[in-house]
Amino acid sequence: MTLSLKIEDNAPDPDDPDYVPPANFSKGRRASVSAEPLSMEDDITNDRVIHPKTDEQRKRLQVAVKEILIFKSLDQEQREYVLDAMFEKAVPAGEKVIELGDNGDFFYVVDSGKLDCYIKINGEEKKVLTYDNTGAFGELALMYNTPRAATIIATEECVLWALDRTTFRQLVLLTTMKKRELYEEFLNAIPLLQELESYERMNLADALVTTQYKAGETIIKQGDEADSFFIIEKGTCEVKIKDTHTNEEVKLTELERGQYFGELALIYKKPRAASVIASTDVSCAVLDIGAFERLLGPCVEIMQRNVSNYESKLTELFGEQLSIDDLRR
Ligand code: 1OR
Repeated sequence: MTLSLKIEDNAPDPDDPDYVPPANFSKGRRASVSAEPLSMEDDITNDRVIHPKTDEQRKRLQVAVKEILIFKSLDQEQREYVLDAMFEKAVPAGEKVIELGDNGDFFYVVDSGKLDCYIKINGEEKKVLTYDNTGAFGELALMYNTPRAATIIATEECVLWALDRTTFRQLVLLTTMKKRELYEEFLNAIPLLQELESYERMNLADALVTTQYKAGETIIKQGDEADSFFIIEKGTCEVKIKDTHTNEEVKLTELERGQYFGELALIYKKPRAASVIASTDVSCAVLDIGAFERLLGPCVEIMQRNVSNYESKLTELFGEQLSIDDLRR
């Protein structure tokens, strides 16, 4: 198999004066990791890593990687290449899989078991999250050539899938870095997302899919079932609701770049409360419901607070006390 990939090692160099490390990074000395020669004019099959697997293992691996965001931008062929290179690793309870400050060697996907993630804040170790039978970690040191930013410890017996640094950089790095760079500035400027750590915003970038809509196109329709959340990247949209008496559509508000919609139905698990129509050609960064729930938890409270703004706008328009629920009938 020949992959038509031309990949260069364009990871940011932390010794470069213009290098801005991602926030929350371990500020430790640069690890003595020498970048592999990744200018790959040649057929990358030369160094292809293959760890043979039984059918049962392959099935388990496929389930484990299903929701791994940084694998989502791989095409079928790249995906097979990555899965072939992964190998199973059994980890006993109490083992440190990754130690803060170490050099990065592998990227890990959780098959089963629980692991805790600790970072150091003002010299003190603090648990920041738990991987519970799902998720992936260890990408940062491989992507940015930095020391490990956190310690990961198995709190029970675990099964992980490991991917070597070279294969990770050959296949995953380029697509993921491009996407993170593409969305970084945009996401950093959105007030709602200030609640997130910058690491969480990077994960959000991995999950977003840019979707285009033509002027006049209905993006969401009042009363429909909901499965996505939208942030406007380009263009403007109108939010319209049906007047419950006349059945006519009334414009509620206009939304522009950086504003979001589609959150209510996802938070309250109800049908869409309004329609959103593209007023110009529009690009939206779209998040599916699973990623919305996993990645935007810290922002839900702010979105909920906004409901009272929606309701006062409704009252202003219709001259009677209306709740969002009245719109779903
Ligand atoms: P790594 O290669 O640096 C440790 O090895 C891994 O822990 C790291 O990649 C991430 O995959 C994972 N900050 C830094 N690394 C984190 C964080 C994190 N959470 C998971 N890892 N957080 C920022 C805390 C201020 C936690 C955000 C919820």
